[in-house]
Amino acid sequence: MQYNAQAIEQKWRKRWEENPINEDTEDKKHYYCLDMFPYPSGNGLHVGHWRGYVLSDVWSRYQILHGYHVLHPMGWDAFGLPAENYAIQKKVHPATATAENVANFKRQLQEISAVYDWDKEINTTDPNYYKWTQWIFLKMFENGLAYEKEMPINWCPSCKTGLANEEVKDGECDRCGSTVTKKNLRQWMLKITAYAERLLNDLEGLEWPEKVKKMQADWIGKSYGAEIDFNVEGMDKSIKVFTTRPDTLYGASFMVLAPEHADVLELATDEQKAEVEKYVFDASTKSSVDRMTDKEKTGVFLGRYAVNPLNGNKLPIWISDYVLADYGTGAIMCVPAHDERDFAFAKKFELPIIQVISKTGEEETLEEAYTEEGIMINSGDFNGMKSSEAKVKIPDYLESKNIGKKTTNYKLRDWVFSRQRYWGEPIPVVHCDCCGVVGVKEEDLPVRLPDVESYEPTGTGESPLAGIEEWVNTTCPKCGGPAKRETNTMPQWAGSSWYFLRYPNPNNDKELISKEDMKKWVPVDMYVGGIEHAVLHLLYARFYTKFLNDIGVVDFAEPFKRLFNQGMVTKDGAKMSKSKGNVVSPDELVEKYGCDSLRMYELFIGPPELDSEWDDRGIEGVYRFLNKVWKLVSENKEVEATKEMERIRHKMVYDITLRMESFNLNTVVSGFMQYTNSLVDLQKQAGGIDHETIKTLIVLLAPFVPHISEELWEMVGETDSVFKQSWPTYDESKMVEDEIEIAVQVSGKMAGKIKVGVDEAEESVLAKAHEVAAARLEGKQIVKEIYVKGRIVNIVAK
Ligand code: ANZ
Ligand code: ZN
Repeated sequence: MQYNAQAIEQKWRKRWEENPINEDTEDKKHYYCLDMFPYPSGNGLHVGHWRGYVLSDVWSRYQILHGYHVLHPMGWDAFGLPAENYAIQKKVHPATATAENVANFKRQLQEISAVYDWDKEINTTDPNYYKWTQWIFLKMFENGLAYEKEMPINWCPSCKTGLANEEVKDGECDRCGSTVTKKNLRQWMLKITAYAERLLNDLEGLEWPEKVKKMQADWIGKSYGAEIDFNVEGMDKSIKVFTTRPDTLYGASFMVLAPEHADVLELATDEQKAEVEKYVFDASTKSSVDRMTDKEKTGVFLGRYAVNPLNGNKLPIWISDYVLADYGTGAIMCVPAHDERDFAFAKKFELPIIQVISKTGEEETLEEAYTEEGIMINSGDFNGMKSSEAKVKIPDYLESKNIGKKTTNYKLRDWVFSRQRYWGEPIPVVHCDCCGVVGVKEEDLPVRLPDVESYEPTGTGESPLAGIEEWVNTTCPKCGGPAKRETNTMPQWAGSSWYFLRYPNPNNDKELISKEDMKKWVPVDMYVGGIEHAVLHLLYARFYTKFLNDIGVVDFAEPFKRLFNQGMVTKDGAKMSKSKGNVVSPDELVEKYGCDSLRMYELFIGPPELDSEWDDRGIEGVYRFLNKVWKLVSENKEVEATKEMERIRHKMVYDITLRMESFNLNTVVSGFMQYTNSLVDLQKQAGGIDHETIKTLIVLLAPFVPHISEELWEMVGETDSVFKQSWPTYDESKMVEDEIEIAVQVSGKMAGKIKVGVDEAEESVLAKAHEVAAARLEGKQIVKEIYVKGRIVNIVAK
């Protein structure tokens, strides 16, 4: 009988539908294995997407075999710009396009045969879902964590919307690649900074890749330093700076303020005012990334001086766009001898360079900024001290004199949370002339997205919703007077920041999650997804969870206990993507080789955490392997287990289990291949394989290739599903090979005896032989070595 993948797969998909393999029973433990849910684009899935989904499914099935009831849900992150842009182009409602895409994604995902809980499916654009996205916003608003602010924000001129810092990569819009500019707009902000310290500290307890934890820590960007006040000469005024290098204070030779600093115009002298105003205007049109990275320094002198509080030096005050308004205090003391940017600025504008730290303790001519630690010089009472010591002593001194204080600073900014677009959750507040901003009443949620004629962004900074008067005009929940609805919508991240809490009870209309489901399922045990979400989604989800913890919705502070980032699938060296035209669709491969082969190849392709190159021939190899397994089992004549069969069985369980536990899934597959080969050899030698060993192989294979495993399981006479079995166990004492004693000869003469395993590798046998023959071999050169397996070692030496 031939292996017929298509027939088998159809048969078992139907069986599983009738008899689910992942069911809750009283005695079962619970395990939550979550995929990052997809954005249902119009492009469909390619084999690159499959990698993560197969991986999490193998893991889920592995947990099922460990006796868990596994929650393995799937849903759709369906709000956002692509659907809206598509709607504008094709003149179809985003909801219509989304529904079509979801149907196609779902069909494709069903081909993976993952054990998804389709009855728990969620969709972020479903009003019953976004009711709770809005509810969380209301709670944040009530708790002072959502607030309005007029501020210059990142603006994508092509998407015509504001963007969060996290959505700007190298100065470009993360979605469309256009250069991001600044625009002054009224924004809704979320105070994620209130959680900076906890977001940083709690990283420690997470079983996440170190790389991701580091990316989050860097993004939060905590730095220790000091705030120091500099008096302005001839004015009753001081300027506060933030520095991480208080040890360099004696080397400050000028100051620079951000062009947006509140005191700039007041400080500028009359002669300088016109030039200053022009510079301030020019800077406002530049993106912050350009400002940080522009090689050529620019700036204008304000005409005024500050005084170094330690040595009384006069420091000219400048403005320059390399100083950012929203970091630290927006003003810096400049130490060109020890900071590269200050060095470049000093060279350009011929400002003094004072060295205060040196390697040797001697002053040198500096060709560039010296940024290392060293010995203090030109620093009054601190001379001769190590700079690391001065870093502590100088702030202490400043505090004692009341001219500065030690502080910490975070790079993390509050989250710009409003979008001027249609296809998102309406922000559930109204603006009332009498009462100001008022939250919508909880019982009036959800605030439904109304139908509009045109989705086109207005470009004025107002969302298309602003044009729908009957929707915008409403009454104030507080005073009943006329009020207008907020017309901004939420960013795409809103729905995905808490979705993992909704899966256990997607239809619960009383609460976001019931206490019972919360206790049973969350936090998530294993989260699988791409590393591209290291700072965006994963940071937001942690923030939301901490907030929901604070208001008592959940009783934990971290959403994802364990995280696994799968590598990308590449082809011809490039990431697989529709835009690169190098996409391999799973549909044809499933048709040709079956789902099991594709599943197994997805994991065989390389270490799961690394990027791996796709090769169509590789799946052919896996397909041949499954045929070999099929032949091994279907043509087997059961025999009594020999010692060697037992040994192989225990060794196989041991190897596969260890590799599973350490997530080396590609080596699990090569292990299957290696052990199947051994079993095929044994089958030839012994005329067959014992029942237990064959059954064990099938159970081990089941998470990877569920259909063929079920079929073979049935073939060997079992009536229950293979997934009702327990993951096999091993006995280490049964894994040792039988040993025999063999002779070692040197040039035909007996040199001693050694003990070797029957199947011990030649290399290791020869090493043992060298040991016993060491005396005989001394001073000689080995010409040739022969190992006759299981019998004798002969070393020819002269
Ligand atoms: C004096 C100094 C001397 C500095 C020296 C550095 C080296 P991180 O580590 O990123 O926190 N700085 C402070 N506020 C700034 C702003 N708004 N825009 C641009 N630069 C700013 O960096 C802190 C350092 O960056 C501060 O320490 C300050 O320069 C600069 F040898 O002060 B330093
Ligand atoms: Zn009112």
